[in-house]
Amino acid sequence: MTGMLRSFGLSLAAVTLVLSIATSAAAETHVVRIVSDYENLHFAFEPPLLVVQPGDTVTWVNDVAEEHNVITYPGGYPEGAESFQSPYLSRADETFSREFQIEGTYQYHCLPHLMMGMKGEIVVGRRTELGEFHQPSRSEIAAYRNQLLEWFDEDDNLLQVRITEKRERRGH
Ligand SMILES: [Cu+2]
Repeated sequence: MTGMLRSFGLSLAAVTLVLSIATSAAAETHVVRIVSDYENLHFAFEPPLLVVQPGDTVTWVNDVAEEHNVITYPGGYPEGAESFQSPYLSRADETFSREFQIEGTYQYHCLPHLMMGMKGEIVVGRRTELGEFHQPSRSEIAAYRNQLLEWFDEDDNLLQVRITEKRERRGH
């Protein structure tokens, strides 16, 4: 009996090992370029939409020496997932990486270039339905707003409009 258990235990370990090798071999790393096109005043994430699988990693690479960051919108990721925010990348070839485990849509942007439409989307496995997005709390919105105020004027009404629109689209 002990012998049987031992060999069963061994084969389970072998299966687990094979499975974990298969899983790690399948996980991919994808690159999003952070583009600063001064001639056309075009600051962008390329590609703006990236579809990956759970377990994959996304690495953002800053093309040139220009200050950018990567930050999720307060309600721009699936409920149950985590928001994310990179440090400011200012040197050429500076990178930020994140592994995505939870399925869904992650909408992000660059804080300094928010008004220039510098934004992107990562879809992990499948798109998040409207009712499945994280509902930002008042304190989360306040924290986000404080970060915006480091870059934009307090009287900029665009900010309020944008957040209100997002909440209304989700029936709040
Ligand atoms: Cu930027």
